[in-house]
Amino acid sequence: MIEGVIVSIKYGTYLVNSNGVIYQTSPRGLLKFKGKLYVGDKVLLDEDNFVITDVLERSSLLKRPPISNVSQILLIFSLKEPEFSYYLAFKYLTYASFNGIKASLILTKADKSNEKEYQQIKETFEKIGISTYVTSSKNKEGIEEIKNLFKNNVSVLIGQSGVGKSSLLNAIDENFAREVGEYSLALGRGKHKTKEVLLLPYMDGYIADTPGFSSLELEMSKLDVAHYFPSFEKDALECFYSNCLHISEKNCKIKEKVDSGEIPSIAYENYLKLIEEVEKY
Ligand SMILES: Nc1nc2c(ncn2[C@@H]2O[C@H](COP(=O)(O)OP(=O)(O)OP(=O)(O)O)[C@@H](O)[C@H]2O)c(=O)[nH]1
Ligand SMILES: [Mg+2]
Ligand SMILES: [Zn+2]
Repeated sequence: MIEGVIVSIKYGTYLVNSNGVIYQTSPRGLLKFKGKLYVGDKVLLDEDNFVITDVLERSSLLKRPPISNVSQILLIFSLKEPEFSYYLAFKYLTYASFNGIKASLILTKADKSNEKEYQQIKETFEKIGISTYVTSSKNKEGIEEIKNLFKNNVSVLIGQSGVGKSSLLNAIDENFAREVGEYSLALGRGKHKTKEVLLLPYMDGYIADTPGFSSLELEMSKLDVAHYFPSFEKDALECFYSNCLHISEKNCKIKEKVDSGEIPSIAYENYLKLIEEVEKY
């Protein structure tokens, strides 16, 4: 048996990396028993015909983008084109925390922004314990500093189309040779250049480039959001009501921390928006 990792799935062809050797494989009848396979899956191959014969237990599974076994999520947000959105940042962070995966923020296109602007964003997120990095793939600002983030990790880059995920990979190592798309000022969004999830080996781990998405539905309940919103998890346990939504309940630890400024008001404002958005679930 050969053990490897699925690094790409395209038109029924599964590429599996085993110690640097890439096998072109297919799962044949396995899917019937195991369900869909994902990029990131650890699989066993038959040594004679290279058919995937089994999939090992997953440590995590994300549905958007579809990938398994990642150890960290790197949320990619451009400062400009598209404009940075606190709302989306808090939303994606909630999504990561709901899925039990550590997330950090990488801000891109610093060359199109200014220090005052990105320092404020950075301070807001670091205050609630989210590591935040400022980069430019164009002038390489901040690129050296983020390289160590990848060591021994399976990292997935998540962000809207056009924020510069593929460009960031090329800035980290030009050998990745990722195709870069464009941001359309007229449409106000990227043009969905990257079409598939792809795992690229890097620093004893992998980095996944992924297609950008234009919308993310949080399939969570209000109570989930109240629990998994960034930095709420521990404090929410100290609220008087165990099902506290931190809105107008008495003795709410979160509200206390918002009032004292320990939780930035912009975080709380966006929390309320998110709660409204998941109303329907
Ligand atoms: N000025 C500037 N432009 C950048 C930077 N990074 C990316 N871009 C530009 O942003 C556009 C989109 O870049 P991509 O790397 O294709 O973005 P992506 O996130 O991979 O987009 P999808 O594959 O569609 O999800 C391109 O025109 C890049 O040249 C940067 O740091 N500074
Ligand atoms: Mg891309
Ligand atoms: Zn509360």
